Amino acid sequence: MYDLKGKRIWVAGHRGMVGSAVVRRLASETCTVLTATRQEVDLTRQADVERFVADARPDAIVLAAAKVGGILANDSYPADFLYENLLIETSVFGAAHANDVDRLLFLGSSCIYPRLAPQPIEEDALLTGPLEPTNEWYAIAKIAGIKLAQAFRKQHGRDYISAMPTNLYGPGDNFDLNSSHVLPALIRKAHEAKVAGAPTITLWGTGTPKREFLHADDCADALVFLLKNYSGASHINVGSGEDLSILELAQLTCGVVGYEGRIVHDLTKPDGTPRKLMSTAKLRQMGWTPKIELEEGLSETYRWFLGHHGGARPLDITISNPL
Ligand code: GFB
Repeated sequence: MYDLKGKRIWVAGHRGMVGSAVVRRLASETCTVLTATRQEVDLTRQADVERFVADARPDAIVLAAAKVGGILANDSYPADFLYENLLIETSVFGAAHANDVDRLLFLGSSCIYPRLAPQPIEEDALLTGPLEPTNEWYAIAKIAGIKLAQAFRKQHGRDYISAMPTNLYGPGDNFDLNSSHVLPALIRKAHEAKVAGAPTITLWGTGTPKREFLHADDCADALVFLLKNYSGASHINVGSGEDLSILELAQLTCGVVGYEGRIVHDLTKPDGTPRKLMSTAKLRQMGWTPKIELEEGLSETYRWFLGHHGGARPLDITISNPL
């Protein structure tokens, strides 16, 4: 439907885990990929973004930039997650419309759905119940992004679409224990315990919540698929279709890392949503399926971690208050 041949595509957030995967995936298309560093364009400033879009003249935008983080970061910095994400979204949507960019792909998150939504969660479960309190601030910002895409479509006829990825992981993930998501945290904890010969690693919460994981390269492939093949007001779920408990994930990670100690629990930390397996029926019916199995993706991500000292890296976009 949307031919990328000869198109100029701006990937906003190209240094983040997902944005960099989208740039890698677009390398196999005959399009020109545009990027801008944080020093060149502050995405929270409308005037900066408008100037950049006016100069760079993209035909399409993939909005992969966001203030992101795991459960503790979301719970600890509600203002940052709500305010900065709203600023990024309004700046980029506004600049796209002002400069007649007719195609934009917005990235949301599975946390937009009600905490107790029926599983697997279908797209129309949006706004049918209360959100999970640990990340409602981020979720509200992401819901606003979906609504911006729909509003520009309804009022101005813009072909703006939204994808809702599940919990993502992969090379370039954030391994900082205070701000990361669970999967990179477990890789780091298991590795450091193995190296130190520590008898235990600590899991936050009960380990009973279930999560669905998708490799960032699979996600990027799905996003390019949607950019080429999908036009419509409804957001589209992007997931692997399978979930497992956090304890099972910890056991799998320990196996991949080669750590044989015990897993203990820190029950002062929150569990968050009990389960958020998304229905990916719509995307599968369009013809897209994921390729990277969780264990294979975990091993690859562990190798990446080892190659990068296992050190922490900043959030995808850190603006005023690094976590
Ligand atoms: O990945 P995570 O931080 O975020 O946590 P969410 C998932 C589950 O893993 C929670 C548990 O039940 C955590 O308590 N967990 C166990 C750990 N050990 C750890 C650990 O060492 N670190 C972390 N981070 N978790 C996020 C949202 O929710 O998911 C965002 O906060 C976003 O808004 C993202 O939507 C995809 O899956 O709970």
